[in-house]
Amino acid sequence: MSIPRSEKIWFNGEFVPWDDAQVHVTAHALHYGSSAFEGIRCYSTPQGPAIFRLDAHVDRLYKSCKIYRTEIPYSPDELRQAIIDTVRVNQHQSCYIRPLVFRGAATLGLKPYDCPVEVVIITFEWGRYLGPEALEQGVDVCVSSWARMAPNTYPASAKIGGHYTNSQLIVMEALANGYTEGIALDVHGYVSEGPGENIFLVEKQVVRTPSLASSILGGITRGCAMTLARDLGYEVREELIPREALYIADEVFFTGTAAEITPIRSIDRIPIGTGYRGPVTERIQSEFMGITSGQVVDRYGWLTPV
Ligand code: PPE
Repeated sequence: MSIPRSEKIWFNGEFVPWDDAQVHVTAHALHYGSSAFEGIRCYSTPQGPAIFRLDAHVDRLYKSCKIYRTEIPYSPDELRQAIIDTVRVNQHQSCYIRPLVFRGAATLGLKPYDCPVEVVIITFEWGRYLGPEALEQGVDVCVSSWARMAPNTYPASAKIGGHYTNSQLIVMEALANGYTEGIALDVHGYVSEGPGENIFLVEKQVVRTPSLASSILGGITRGCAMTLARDLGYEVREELIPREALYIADEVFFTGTAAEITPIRSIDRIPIGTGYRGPVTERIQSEFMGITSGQVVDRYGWLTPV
């Protein structure tokens, strides 16, 4: 499905028509994956459109760039405002927001420093990431034969374009074998995450998720799910999780900006729990959706009105 185009894209400080947001084929990022990005959702609420966890996403973008010695030529305040303005200009009620920082065209060769740091903000309507029924029915996934990156290879907590070649291998393998999504293990064989989602297990009343040491992206939705789970009275643990724990968990779910909170109903064709969204997943998901839809009080200050 092609991207539903919006009218304008924010491109290095100016709004340009969708079709005019072009780069040259020698752009450094195209050859070497030298880009950092974010995925943010803006939700429709009774008080109007509201951006979810804007500060946390902008903060992570700067950190991804810092790790890769890339200086963004705008302040975080300017970027936050530009994101709000882009949603407003395109008159979205709800949308997905993709800020992207990339090394543009100037020189080729690995040394990136002579290539300009360019920034774009793209917005578009994006529905259910893993299919329309996924949030209730759950998805069928597999454990991938591809592992996440070893810790001293690519820094997993930086959200960098080039890192997503690994994610693409996981997704393509899963689809080729008839699954909706894959789960990657880390280099030691412990559970890491999905190609674009973090993962949680529920066993009895304990909610477990791999720690940052298992080559995961420190997901913002993951943080929300941990907060909501604790508030609902569950014990939450970040820990090493062996692969087999997936099959015998009562419930397993993915979290992510695009995936939101998506139950997993089977892994490698083994049904998880009842083979349907479990009660703990449902409670966390319902709190999450209550807040994002503006139906439940935003008690953590997660929403920024547009
Ligand atoms: N792990 C990975 C590897 C990842 O890409 C994401 C987000 C997450 C975890 C969850 O992070 P957060 O969104 O902060 O809760 N993946 C983004 C891109 C997905 C895509 O297909 O593109 C997203 O969900 O926006």
